[in-house]
Amino acid sequence: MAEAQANIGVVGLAVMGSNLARNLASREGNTVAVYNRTWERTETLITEHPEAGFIASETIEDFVASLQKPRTAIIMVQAGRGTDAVIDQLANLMEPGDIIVDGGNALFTDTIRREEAIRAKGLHFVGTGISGGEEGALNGPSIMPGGTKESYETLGPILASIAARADDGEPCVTHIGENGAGHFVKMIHNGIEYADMQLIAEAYDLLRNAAGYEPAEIADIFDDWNKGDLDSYLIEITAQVLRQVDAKTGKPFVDIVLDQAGSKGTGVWTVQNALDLGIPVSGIGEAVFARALSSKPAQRAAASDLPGPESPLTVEDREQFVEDVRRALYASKIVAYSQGFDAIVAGAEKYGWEIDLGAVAKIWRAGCIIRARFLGQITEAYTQTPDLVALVTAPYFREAVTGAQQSWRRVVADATWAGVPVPGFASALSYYDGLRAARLPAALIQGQRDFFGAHTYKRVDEEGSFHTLWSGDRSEVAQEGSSH
Ligand code: NBP
Repeated sequence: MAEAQANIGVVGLAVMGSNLARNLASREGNTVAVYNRTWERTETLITEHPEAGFIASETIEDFVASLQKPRTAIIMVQAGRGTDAVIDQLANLMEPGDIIVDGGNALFTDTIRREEAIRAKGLHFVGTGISGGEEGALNGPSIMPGGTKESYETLGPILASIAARADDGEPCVTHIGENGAGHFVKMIHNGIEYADMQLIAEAYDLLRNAAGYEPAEIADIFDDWNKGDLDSYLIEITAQVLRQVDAKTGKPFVDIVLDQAGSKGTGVWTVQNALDLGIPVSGIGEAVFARALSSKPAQRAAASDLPGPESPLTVEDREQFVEDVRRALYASKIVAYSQGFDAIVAGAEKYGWEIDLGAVAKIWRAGCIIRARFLGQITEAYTQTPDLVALVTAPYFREAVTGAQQSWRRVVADATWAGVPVPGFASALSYYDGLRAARLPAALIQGQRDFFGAHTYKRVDEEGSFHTLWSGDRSEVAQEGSSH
C-alpha cells in the first residue's frame, strides 16, 4: 500500500491534466499524486518531469492511498462518461470529508447531479471551471470552483497556489458558489469568449473588405488598439495571427485557412441555457450562429451569386473608419459582457447561488482567454453597485457607449452598404436601442397574441389583465383574477 504523502492528486494525464499536475508540483508546499487509466501516459509524465517529484500510482487504489486526509483529487479526464466513471471509482475508495474536484468542461447540470450524489456519501464534490487552455493549466489558469464553502477551505489555498496572478498580485480564483455554480460561470465565460472573437473577426472583415487594408496592416491596427481600452489577450493574439505568413505559399496565413469555424459546445450551452432563463444573450447567440453559417459550404456556394449592394461603399476617410470600427467594437463588446453577466444573475437566481459578480470579473483579469483590461471596470461597477440592473448602465460603461454610439451607428450602416456581414455589431446596437427605448413594439405583439390566442394584455393606465372580443363587438373585458 502506498504511503499517504501527497496533499493533492490529479487523475487524467492528457494535456490538461499533466500540465495542471506540473503546475501544482512547481508550487512550494505541494506534493502531487498522479494517476491515469493507461499507465503509459503516467510513465511519460514522470520520466519527462523528474523535477516534479510526482507520486505516481498504477492503480487508482494506490493513488487514493497516496493522498493525505482530507484526500483531494482533481479529475482532468474527458467530460461526460469518462468523468462519471472516475468519480464512481474515487467515491468508492474515499471517505467522508474527502474532496473530489472535476476540473473538466462539464455541463453545470451534470455537476449539480453529481454533487448531490457525492454529498449523499459524505464526500465533497467540487465542479471547477478552468480557463486558459494548455498554457494556462501549466503557468496559471483562471479557476472557477463551485461546491461547498467547507471544501474551499482545503481546496482554495491549493488552487490559489497555481492560479494566474492579476497585475495587483491577486490569484485568479474565487469560490463562485455551491454545486454547479463554477461550471455555470465557466460556461458563460466561454460564451462571452465566442462573442468577443466574433466581434473581433467582424472588425477585421470591415477593415479588410470595406476599407481595403491588408492583414499585416490590420495587425498593426490591432497592436495599436491593444494599447487602449481594448487591451486584451484576444486582440493581442489576433494581431499575431494576422501577421503570420504561410511558409508554403507566402500568402497571409488567414487567407490559406478554410473559413469554416466549429464550436465545441460551451457556446451552444450558454445560448440554450439563456433561452431557458429568458435572458437575451444576442451577442453570444450571433457568434454561435455565425460559426454555424460559416460551416455550411453547400448553402454558401449556392448563394454566392446572390446580389450585394449595387454600388458598394467606398471608405473615403480610412483613419476615421478605423476609429469608428474601434469604437463600435468596444461598445459591442460591452453589450456582450453585459448580457453574459445578466445570464449569471439569472442563473444564480434560478439555482440558488450567491455569486459575487465583481469577484467573477476580477478572476477573469488574468489566466483566461477573455482576460482584458476593462474587466477591472466591471469589478468596479459591481463593487460600487452590487445590485446593478444592467452593466451597460454603470457610469463608466454609460460614458463608453455614449462616446461610441455615433461611430457604432456609422459602422453598422457602412457595413450594410459594403455588404459585409456584422451580426455581432448590428445585434449589439439593436440590443442597446431596445434597452433604451421608451416604448417597444412588444405592445403590438401583445395585441396580436390576444387576437389569435386570447392571451390577454395589461394596460398602461390600469391594473389587471384584459382581453378584447376581437370576433365580437371588439369591446374590452377584464379577466378573472384581475382587479376588475
Ligand atoms: P481529453 O479530454 O482528451 O481526455 C483524455 C483523458 O481522459 C485521458 O487521460 C484518458 O485516459 C481519460 N479518460 C477517458 Br477519454 N475515458 C476515461 C475513463 N472512462 N476512465 C478514466 N479515464 C478516462 O483530455 P484534455 O484535453 O487534457 O482535457 C481534460 C478535460 O479538461 C476535459 O474535460 C476538457 O474538456 C477540459 N478542458 C480542456 C481544455 C483544453 O484546452 N484542452 C481547456 C479547458 C478544459 P487514457 O489515457 O487512459 O485514455
